[in-house]
Amino acid sequence: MSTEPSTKKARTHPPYELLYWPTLPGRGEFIRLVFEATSTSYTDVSNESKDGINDVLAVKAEDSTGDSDGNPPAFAPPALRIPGEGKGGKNLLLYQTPSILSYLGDKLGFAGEDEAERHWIMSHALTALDLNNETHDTHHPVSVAKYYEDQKEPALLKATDFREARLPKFFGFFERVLKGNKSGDGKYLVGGKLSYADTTLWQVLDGLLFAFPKEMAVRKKEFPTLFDTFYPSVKEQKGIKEYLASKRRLPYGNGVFRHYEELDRQ
Ligand SMILES: N[C@@H](CCC(=O)N[C@@H](CS)C(=O)NCC(=O)O)C(=O)O
Repeated sequence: MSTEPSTKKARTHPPYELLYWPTLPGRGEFIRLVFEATSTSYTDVSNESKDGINDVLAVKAEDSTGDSDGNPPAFAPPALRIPGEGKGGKNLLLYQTPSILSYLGDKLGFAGEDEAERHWIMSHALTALDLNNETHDTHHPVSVAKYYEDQKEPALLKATDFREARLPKFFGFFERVLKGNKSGDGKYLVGGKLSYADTTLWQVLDGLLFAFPKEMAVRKKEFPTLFDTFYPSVKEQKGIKEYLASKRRLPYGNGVFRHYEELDRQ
């Protein structure tokens, strides 16, 4: 699979390598969207090479104390490897989605226009990632290591609270942020241009539309700036639109965003 965006910038950056589980969007998608929206080429290691999964497994190996370039081990994917950008010109390895977003946001001009915007963007991205984590907990409320089928009853309780209390709280918050950002016209969370806060929130909304179609059909009407202006606008942004139509955009699978009929609004 090629990950060369159609409108690739001249190479002014290192050959970024995304290390994430193959075949599903997952948390890797927050990183992919940054590359795609900024027309930055990258390698999606596990999706592009047969043995790429071994690289993912190696950085998170539970007996690892770090790699030969002096990087610490990663707790869990996604991770980003940046050849030549580490200490002493070695490879740099970063992990944790927000840490990677922040690094790339600064390098690729996708993190606002000044220091205040830079921090607001991080705050909003973290809030969207909190919503992502809470979505995960609707189907795995007891244990990440156990099957959904082994925690169906608590999942039902968790999902009900999530739909009834948490979704409107998060959506109401982002609706207010969009309305309050006068230079964003409902299209951007911060300032007058797209940032990784926007792509991160967009991905969570898109996943929720897949996971909870009935609930979202109702909620959409309650938050018009979020769903009638912001969501479709991000989808049409240069780089994102082409990406979503490409084979690089992977279908939702057994990741955070799963559709279980019984967890949706009845
Ligand atoms: N907060 C971390 C969470 C990382 C995470 O949970 N990664 C998942 C895949 S999306 C995983 O493989 N977890 C394995 C584990 O936690 O043992 C981040 O955002 O990067």
